[in-house]
Amino acid sequence: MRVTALAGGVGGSKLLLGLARALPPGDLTAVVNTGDDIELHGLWISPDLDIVTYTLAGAVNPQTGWGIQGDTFRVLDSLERLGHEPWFHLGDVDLATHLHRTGMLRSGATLSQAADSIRRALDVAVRILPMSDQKVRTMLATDRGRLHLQEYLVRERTEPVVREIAFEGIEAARPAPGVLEAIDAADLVILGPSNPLISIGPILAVPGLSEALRSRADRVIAVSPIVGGRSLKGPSDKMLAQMGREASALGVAKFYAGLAGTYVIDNADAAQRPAIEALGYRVVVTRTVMTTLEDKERLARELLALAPVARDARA
Ligand code: FO1
Repeated sequence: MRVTALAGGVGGSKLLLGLARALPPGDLTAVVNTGDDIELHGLWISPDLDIVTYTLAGAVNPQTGWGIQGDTFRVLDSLERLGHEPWFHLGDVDLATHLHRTGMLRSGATLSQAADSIRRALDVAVRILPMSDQKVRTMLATDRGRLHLQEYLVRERTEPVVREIAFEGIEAARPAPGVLEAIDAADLVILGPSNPLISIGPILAVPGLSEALRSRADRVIAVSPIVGGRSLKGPSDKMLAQMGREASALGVAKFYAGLAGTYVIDNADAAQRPAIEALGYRVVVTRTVMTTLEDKERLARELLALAPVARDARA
């Protein structure tokens, strides 16, 4: 079964790890948000690509869900002595990834080629595609001014009130090589439990992406990142409310309406089932909270069991 999963950072990566354990190597493709990429210290940093890659490689820091387990911060400490503000924590081993990616990009390689080179070096069998090779930046209009997404998330600790979200460069962006093909060829497309506004949102905004999903919504499953009215990780709940949307499984279902045929919610939100069904979804209620590795694999297998009959068999 060919599966393509759209993912942002930590929540999406947990599900990807479960899917990778439940599928034969090579059957899974991840299409990853690059709107939160940032240039710091002269380096091109792609946090979501790295979170996905490190998670699938078994190298991610389990405490944070980002960065490398056991990494040290000697370079960052030295940069601070040199007068740099060390608000974005780049570990020494992690820095090698950013040096490698930046070097490849400066030599004329694409972001896709850099991402592929990094995942192969870390022995990751899952195909990891950036949403686009063109530069897209998620910028927020807030009560503290215009902020890059990482400035909002990390430097400002999600304290500013978000008024508007913009994906700069999105009009000129094209889906990266293989992205539309991976969606078209998939028996199942999964919108992971990532922040809908800033992790999945930029992927959906790449010209052609939403149309590709819409035309095969019967094979698209979305997993709610909101459980009991709260995001499990990150500021999804707060941002949804600030953007005038409901911070609930139902609110996210409205956001994905028409793109996915099936919507998966947590047992805690079972009461919202009729309202979500009224939007036209097939609704599946299960345990979506992924704490252990077993949780990730079990949820992944439940999602795989929801795939419509393979197209060849239906023909
Ligand atoms: N998140 C933080 O909360 N603080 C950090 O200092 C930080 C550094 C960082 C470095 C590399 C990387 O790949 C991710 C990093 N993240 C950090 C996570 C990142 O800000 C976000 O969680 C994602 O961009 C959202 O998916």
